[in-house]
Amino acid sequence: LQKPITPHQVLVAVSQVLEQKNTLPTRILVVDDNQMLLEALESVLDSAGYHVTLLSQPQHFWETLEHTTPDLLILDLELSTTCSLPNTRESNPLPGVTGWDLCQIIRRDPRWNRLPIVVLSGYTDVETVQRSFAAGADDVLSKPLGPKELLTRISSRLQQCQRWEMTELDELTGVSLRRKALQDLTSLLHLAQRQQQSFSLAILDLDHFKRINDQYGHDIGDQVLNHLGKLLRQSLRPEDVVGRWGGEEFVMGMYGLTKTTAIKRLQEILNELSQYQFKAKNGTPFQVTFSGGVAQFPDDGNDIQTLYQSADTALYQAKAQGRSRIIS
Ligand code: GH3
Ligand code: MG
Ligand code: MG
Ligand code: MG
Ligand code: MG
Repeated sequence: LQKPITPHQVLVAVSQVLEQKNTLPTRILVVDDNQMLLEALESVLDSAGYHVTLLSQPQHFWETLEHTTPDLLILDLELSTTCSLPNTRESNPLPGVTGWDLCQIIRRDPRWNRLPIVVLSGYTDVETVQRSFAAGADDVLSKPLGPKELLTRISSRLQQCQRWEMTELDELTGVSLRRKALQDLTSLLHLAQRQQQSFSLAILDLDHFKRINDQYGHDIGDQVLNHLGKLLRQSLRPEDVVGRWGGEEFVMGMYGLTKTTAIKRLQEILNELSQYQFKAKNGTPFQVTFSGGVAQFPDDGNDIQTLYQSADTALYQAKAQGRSRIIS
């Protein structure tokens, strides 16, 4: 919007943005080596209003997944056995690839381990179904498959996913709740161990937050938490985890980052927060800062608990040295 603006223009623009957000189509990625089936699925899903991406060559699976960032994945079990596993961070590519293989790789990656996966199979025996669930599928559908059943199953998966989000995300800040964050930190750390990558864990704690509450009121304190949550989410890469550990304390896991790089990133977030003008109820502007402690795998520890303790010691030092700083 260009100033000067009338209130009416603002209202119209805001409602347009909100509408866009609400009507953003649900994205579905379909992987099947049978082109005819792919096209049939596309027409059913497309007419139901989904945004569909088709993939017939599993070797391009990983890049397609990252490119389309789907909300749901439909995966054929019996894929062509002549192509090899897609290029992932995992070593040892197998000679052939099945839907099960893809399922397992996806579930090991913290960025995708929540993606709803519906598996399609020509077989309906119990073993196939069991093996699919064991590989990480959320639902198994047998071919041939009626459009009505397909759509019912898909919408039920998507609804369940929304319910998960409700139990995993902190409402006030929009970042993960502690339990979910701990799970994701653990899988990120395991991935770093397998891939011999670095991994940094940071604890952030708002400075003198009790004073903010006492001075401006609890609901203004909530606004501060909400704003910090937004800043953290904005700075998030796909391979990061951020969670609200409790009260005014946040934990971040950063895959592939050393302490030095992690501190740089956190410093940028701190700069952004400290430059932001919050407003008290009487209009008085005020600023907020946080302190941070960082620890790094493998130098400071091999498990989340040890890394957390090391980061907490650094946080304590940051507080003692005058707050509004990041220390490792
Ligand atoms: P320090 O710089 O040493 O961290 O000081 P501090 O005041 O931030 O630390 P302290 O642990 O003494 O106080 C934390 C405060 O955070 C106390 C608590 O009321 C407040 N708090 C925790 N959760 C929430 C919340 O959800 N909303 C609001 N408004 N305040 C919260
Ligand atoms: Mg097939
Ligand atoms: Mg404290
Ligand atoms: Mg604090
Ligand atoms: Mg605290």
